[in-house]
Amino acid sequence: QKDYKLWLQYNKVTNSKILNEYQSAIKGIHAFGKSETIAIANKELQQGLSGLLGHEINSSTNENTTNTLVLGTVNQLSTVLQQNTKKETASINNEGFVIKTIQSGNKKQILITAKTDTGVLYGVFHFLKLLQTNQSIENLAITDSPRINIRMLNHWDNLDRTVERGYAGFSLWNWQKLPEFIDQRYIDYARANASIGINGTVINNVNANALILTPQYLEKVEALAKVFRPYGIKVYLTARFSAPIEIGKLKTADPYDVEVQKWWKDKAAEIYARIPDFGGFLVKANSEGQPGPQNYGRNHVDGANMLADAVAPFGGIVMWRAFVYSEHDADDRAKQAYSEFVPYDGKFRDNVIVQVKNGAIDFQPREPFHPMFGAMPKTPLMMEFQVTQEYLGFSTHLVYLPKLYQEVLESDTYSKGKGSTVAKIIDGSLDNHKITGIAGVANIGNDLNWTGHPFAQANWYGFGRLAWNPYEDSKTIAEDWLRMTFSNEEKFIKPVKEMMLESREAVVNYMTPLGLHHIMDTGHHYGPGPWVSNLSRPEWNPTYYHKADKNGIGFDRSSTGSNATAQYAPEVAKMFDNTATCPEKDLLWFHHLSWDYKLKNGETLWNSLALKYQEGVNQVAAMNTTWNTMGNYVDEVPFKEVQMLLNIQHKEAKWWRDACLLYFQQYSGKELPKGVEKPTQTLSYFKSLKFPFAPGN
Ligand code: BDP
Repeated sequence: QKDYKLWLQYNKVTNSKILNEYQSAIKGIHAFGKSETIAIANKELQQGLSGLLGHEINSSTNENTTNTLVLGTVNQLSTVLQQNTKKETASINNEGFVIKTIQSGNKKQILITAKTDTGVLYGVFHFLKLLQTNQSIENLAITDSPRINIRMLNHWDNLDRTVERGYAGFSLWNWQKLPEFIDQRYIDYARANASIGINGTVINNVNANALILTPQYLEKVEALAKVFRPYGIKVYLTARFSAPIEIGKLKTADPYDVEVQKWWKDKAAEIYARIPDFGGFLVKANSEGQPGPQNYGRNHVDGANMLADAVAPFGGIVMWRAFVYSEHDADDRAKQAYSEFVPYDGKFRDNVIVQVKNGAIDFQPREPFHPMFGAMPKTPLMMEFQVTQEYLGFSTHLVYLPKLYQEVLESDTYSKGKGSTVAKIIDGSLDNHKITGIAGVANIGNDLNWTGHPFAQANWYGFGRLAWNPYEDSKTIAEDWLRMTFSNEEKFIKPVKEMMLESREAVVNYMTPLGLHHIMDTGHHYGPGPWVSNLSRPEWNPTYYHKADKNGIGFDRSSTGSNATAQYAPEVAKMFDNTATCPEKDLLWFHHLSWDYKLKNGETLWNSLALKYQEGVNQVAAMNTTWNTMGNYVDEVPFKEVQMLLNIQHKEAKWWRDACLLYFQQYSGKELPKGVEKPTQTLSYFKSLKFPFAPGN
């Protein structure tokens, strides 16, 4: 099946002028160096070029022949080539690459070089992308380096192969057959990740099982690490804080206990003996029932530093998650992570990085950036985005997430004055951090097309691209992805790109417009559930988040309410705090406003809300119309799949609109404005819907 190949289709170039240019510029390949990674890079070039150019390319051409593609690390190159690229190679980092056209006399060659083998591999994928997207390779002078060191996927995969919040089948990792049986998929997975520069993977769930740290499983992890290594990908594991008790037979997991400290040190040594380049641990502690240092009266710093000391001798790191909210202090869940973590700024070991979700609640269709970004200058913070669509229609809805990521990365924290964007915090440039990182909660499973929805591949792809360069425009990424995956025809690219770019705003509109959030149905988070109010913890209930009543709707997080706005830098706090300056897209996130409150367009809040829900439905209808005319550019299977999925999305967008508007109407007591379709079902019908086997829960 074609869509298994992701964005690495390598279809023959259809534009004959461009094809001629490529064919005459590339007659052979010469690779310097013999490492496994260079062999992979060489093979990728052969495979890619034979597809794109329509014929095989000799992969052992003499290095001096004209029109040869030359690749290798700088120190393997001939002296002439080294001299020729001195300036460029001096400007790249260890994972960066140089692609340069070198002309001497009648000889013309394209050189792909880097400081490391992995850099060469990245350069090769970049070069192939140029061809896949039909760009000129006439006079190349490209230098590129990743801006963030750790660019990783977080798999929420359980050892029984279910995937928490996974909507694309079961886990890729076949634990039962590992270590002996290496599924081809592990290799294809590594290759796809390398093609977008992803260099780390946490292979198990943050809600961790300690068994992964036993020899029986470490042997399997070692086998995966061996597959991933030549692709430049390091393996990381989640560490269950109570593992010393569960698998170590100790009485406690108290980080102050010397036996516990020793247990983790020994465990780290055991892991590194098997996997010398093991990346380190990711930890979810004292959150949603997971054990942690607070169980022993200790704090996050105590816990993180103990683990950091265990892995430090081997160059490992600890990624300590900031996704915490406690039962006892639920006045505003949005404030809790900041309150718990900011006092510890500067107290973590050098090899600890705190992993923060993009927003303060939980991967909503839209959230203002997390106030921790900018508030802990002495601590490296890494970004956690969700690629899997837990709150965004699972793998049923087409939502192009790089738009969301870009919005967050571009947000200005003002932590060091104007221009202190989130991107500058996580790439370390603002506060001068050495370790920098970004994680995406993977949307990958064993579905034939990896991600369930064919367009969800774009979210994996786009996450990788933004991890490499958090300043890149999501438009460019969408266009590249479309060209590489489907077609270079302008008549296809233009409308479909627009559809992708609009899809994120569409989902916000039909699910949670104007700053609403967390009104999804309970547990599985599938479909609307704004009425849910019976869960044991207040902040698990949608009613807690929208606070709709006769007087209005929205969560007052301004200085007259929970004062969460004060967690931002003064400039930002002021902007959010005042209804006149608060962006309307975030209005109900920060303010509780009357149904008659007038928005900038002169409409009342009630009317605007209703019109936004309708707009979302209309946007999905337009996506359907666009896609229906694209049959000529896309293979039959993905074409039909997307068509069916868009139909479901349209139906579900209406479901969201009707259920939410009927529910809120009970409080507003107002008619639906003109232009908003009348619901065809009653509120009690929507409330009665149950989804006992919704996936991913
Ligand atoms: C929430 C998910 C839950 C995760 C949790 C987390 O609902 O399944 O375990 O985040 O990130 O979004 O730890």
